Amino acid sequence: MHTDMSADLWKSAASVLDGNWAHDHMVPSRRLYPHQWSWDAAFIAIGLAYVNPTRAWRDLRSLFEAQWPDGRVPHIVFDPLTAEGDYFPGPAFWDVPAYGNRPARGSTGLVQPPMHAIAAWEVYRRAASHGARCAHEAGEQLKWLYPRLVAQQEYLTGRRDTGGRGLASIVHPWESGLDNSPSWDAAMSGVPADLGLLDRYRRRDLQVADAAHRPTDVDYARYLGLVINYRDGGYEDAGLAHRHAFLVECPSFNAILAAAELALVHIAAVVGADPMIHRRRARRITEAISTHLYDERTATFRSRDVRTGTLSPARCVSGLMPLLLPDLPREQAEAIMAEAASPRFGLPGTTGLPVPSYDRTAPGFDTLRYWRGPIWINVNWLLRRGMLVHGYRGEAEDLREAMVRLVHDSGHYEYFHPETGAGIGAPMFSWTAALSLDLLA
Ligand code: 2M8
Repeated sequence: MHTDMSADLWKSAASVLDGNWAHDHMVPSRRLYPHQWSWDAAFIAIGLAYVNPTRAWRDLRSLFEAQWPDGRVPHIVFDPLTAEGDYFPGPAFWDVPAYGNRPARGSTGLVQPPMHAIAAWEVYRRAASHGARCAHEAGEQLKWLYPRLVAQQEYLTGRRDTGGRGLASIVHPWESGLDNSPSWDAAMSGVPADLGLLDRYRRRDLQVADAAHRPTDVDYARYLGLVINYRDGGYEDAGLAHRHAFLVECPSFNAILAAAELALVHIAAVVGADPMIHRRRARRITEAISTHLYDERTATFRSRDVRTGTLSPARCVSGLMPLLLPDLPREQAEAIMAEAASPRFGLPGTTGLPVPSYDRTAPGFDTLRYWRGPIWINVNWLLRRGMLVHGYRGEAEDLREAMVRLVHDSGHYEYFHPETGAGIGAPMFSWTAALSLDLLA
């Protein structure tokens, strides 16, 4: 790849991360997302590992300081220096219960995909290249994080196994990180949409972003209704199957959950804990994904609605994520590669672009609306990682080059138009910048 292009991109990525640092954490973007988000912090740490490892650890630590006693790591940790009105729904709406060592900062009661063990391991293994002081810091930080990462996994594999199949359920589309993905359409159609809620609360996102690029009002009414139901039950998970309208097993969330156990195998070995526990858990989750989320008929991974037991009809980028798992049966890894190369996703060989978030050939494919079509760098980064796990080196390199070219030409946007490559959503978006650094390194 052209070295000037790489140098330019490296510089601009590092400056986005400098600009988005907020005293002890990184914001995804200044205007649209002025707090700390959980899986963003993990992707961000992976990039900070190259330019500022101390900040990578600080960001992860700020997030885990807000971990709940039951092990859940909140999907947003609110910055007390940011006004309530700067993001909706803010801390007052979430109204999370107080607990003993509760930090000064509020949080939500939802989670996001547990990318953090993967990130912590990536930051740790790069630390030595920054010198002895960084290597020492990394060892100390890893020791602090390990029990917290284990508690996070145990919360998700224990209390969140609402279907009893050895998979974690998400209780809200926001937990997937793929908010308005068509993967949830079938399950969400049964969730009441009280549009009156939107008269009472104002959608802050529509004041700072284009409505055509965001989830709809009906989506938001459902999102709020689900939060209210979970909140009013004290964010308790017991018995959710009987009192919550949305419970879904997502192949992407669960693939990340299993990949996190594999990262914990390495971390446990460094901190003097037993790696075998994590290896066994990774294998169990992989088997559950492979058995329960794979649709033999279409040879694709789908999300499963826990309440009805049915697989979603939508073919989404989340179905490509189990490629992250080395123990996935060979024919399923091959099926993912075939799906990624098909006209539905079109690997860069055919389109010159990274894969979109949704099937290009589906009638509901929307080039602008968030997770219903646009290209996102984080899921493409995960797909490339999966390609490397399974030895698809040529495809992984093509995908890497397509991502680098796209971000270089269009900027560090939140997401990208899947036909023109134009940047959409928030500019100067942290995880796009952070993962660009990793792709260039
Ligand atoms: C988006 O989600 C938030 C809600 O959590 C929102 O729309 O306000 C998603 O893209 C999610 O994956 C991401 O973590 C978050 C912050 O970048 O924004």
